[in-house]
Amino acid sequence: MQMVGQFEHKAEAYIALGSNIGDREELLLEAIQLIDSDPDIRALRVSGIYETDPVGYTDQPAFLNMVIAITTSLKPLKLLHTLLDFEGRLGRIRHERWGPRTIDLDLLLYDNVRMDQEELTLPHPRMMERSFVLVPLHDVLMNSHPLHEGIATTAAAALQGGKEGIALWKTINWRNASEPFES
Ligand code: GSY
Repeated sequence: MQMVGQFEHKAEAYIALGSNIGDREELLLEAIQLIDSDPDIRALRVSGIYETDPVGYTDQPAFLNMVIAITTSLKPLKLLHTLLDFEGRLGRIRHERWGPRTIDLDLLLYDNVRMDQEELTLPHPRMMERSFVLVPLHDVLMNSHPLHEGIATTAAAALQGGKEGIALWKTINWRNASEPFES
């Protein structure tokens, strides 16, 4: 835990969620609940849920994708390991790299941190090419974020005309859908 003076530093980070096997919506909601139940993580904002055509290996079911903004006292690698643990707890077994999955939790951004390590690259190295990430990310990204303008332009273009196979599937009021929220 990083302390600045007497205050604990909390980073703002963005996590992409995706599912294309089983009860996709339930898995996304369970993932958010699990993330928020960690004492060192708090879910701040939740994007719409988008149904998206598979990209890369296309012979697989459509995905539900979304992005959440969190605040956390965990350092980037610890946060990554925590997310991998949550994937396992939600039944994710890593078979094929690009194949179907019950749940995928990808760390996209962590404050303005740039890092390139074997385990983790930040910002996420493929996020700017993935409309299924940029469209929901735009829903929750702070206007003041340095990448906001570029992401807004790409996300708007991707949604126009529905050519990229991304459609808003549902919006949720996550706090209402989960446990009572005490502020
Ligand atoms: O890490 C991304 C998993 N994935 C997805 C996804 O989440 N959504 C869509 N639409 N296509 C994808 N291809 C892969 S791999």
